Amino acid sequence: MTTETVFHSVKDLPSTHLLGSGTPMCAGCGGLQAISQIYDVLGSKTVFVNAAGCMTLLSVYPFTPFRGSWLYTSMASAPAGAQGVRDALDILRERGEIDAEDDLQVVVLTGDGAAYGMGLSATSAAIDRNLDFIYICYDNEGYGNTGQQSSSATPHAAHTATDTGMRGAPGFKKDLFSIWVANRPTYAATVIGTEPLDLARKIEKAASLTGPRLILSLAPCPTGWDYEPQDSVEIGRLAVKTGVWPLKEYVDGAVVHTKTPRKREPVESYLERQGRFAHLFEPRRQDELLAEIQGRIDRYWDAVE
Ligand SMILES: Cc1ncc(C[n+]2csc(CCOP(=O)(O)OP(=O)(O)O)c2C)c(N)n1
Ligand code: SF4
Ligand SMILES: [Mg+2]
Repeated sequence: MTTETVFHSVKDLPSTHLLGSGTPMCAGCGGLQAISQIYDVLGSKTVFVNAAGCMTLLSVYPFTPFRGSWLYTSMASAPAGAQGVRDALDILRERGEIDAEDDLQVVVLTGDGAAYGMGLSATSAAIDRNLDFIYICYDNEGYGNTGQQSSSATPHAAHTATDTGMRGAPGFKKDLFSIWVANRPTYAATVIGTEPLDLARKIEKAASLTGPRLILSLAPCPTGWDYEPQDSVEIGRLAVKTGVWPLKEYVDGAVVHTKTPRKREPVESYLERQGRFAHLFEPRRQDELLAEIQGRIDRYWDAVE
């Protein structure tokens, strides 16, 4: 089943589709959109090892929308949890207690606070051990679950609960994709829920491989980024069209861009839709900051093209 399929009622959904009803997720959550599509492709022969964050709220004991297995870990330890699960499955295989048919794909699921920050050391160690796992990060560019404090993924100049001045966040978003690539994993890819075909192809590719594999999804977040839920899809598309969120993959030792916005829209069209950047436009335009943000995007794409 492709992610293009239109579902008219809950009974039409594939058995692997995440049912979010009854869970305390925000309307328009871009992270949930991406994970739902990813789950459609990966299916229920999976164990999700989920670090504390918004997506842990999907599973409220004793209920979970995951048709396979799900395990909750602290923010920093999902890759270590994944190692334990993978080891246990390997032991069962060796003993002949499960066969290849019953084996499961081990999938870490974390937010950016865990992936870019607290969990990075455990992730690096897991890649060093060539752990056979998929690592999904839904990147909403802040600590969403606790009120959108800044994380290492927060973009420059954005307002967060902890960066409220006229210049917003002082740091620059960490390049997690490149950090993974520097660790020489089997596979790494960036995705977004608003590009479902690109996403589905990358998940299929990742699922066909073994070893450490990263899926890094930008996750437009109406609550943390301060916009109306119905604008989530448009904001996700603008992230790609403006070049803010490059879609790319690392495979066989090379990075390839899977979608290049030939005529990039100015970054302002993305920023002005989000309350977290409102101070760049009012009470007065901060031309210097806007030019700096645009300049960094242009330099990135100049190096690619
Ligand atoms: C070591 C540790 N510190 C703080 C917390 C509290 N906490 C739970 S979820 C969360 C935010 C996590 O941010 P992120 O990983 O980006 O996920 P999001 O909430 O944005 O989905 C925090 C700080 C925690 N669970 N563990
Ligand atoms: S805070 Fe953002 S990432 Fe978290 S559930 Fe709400 S919309 Fe999704
Ligand atoms: Mg986050």
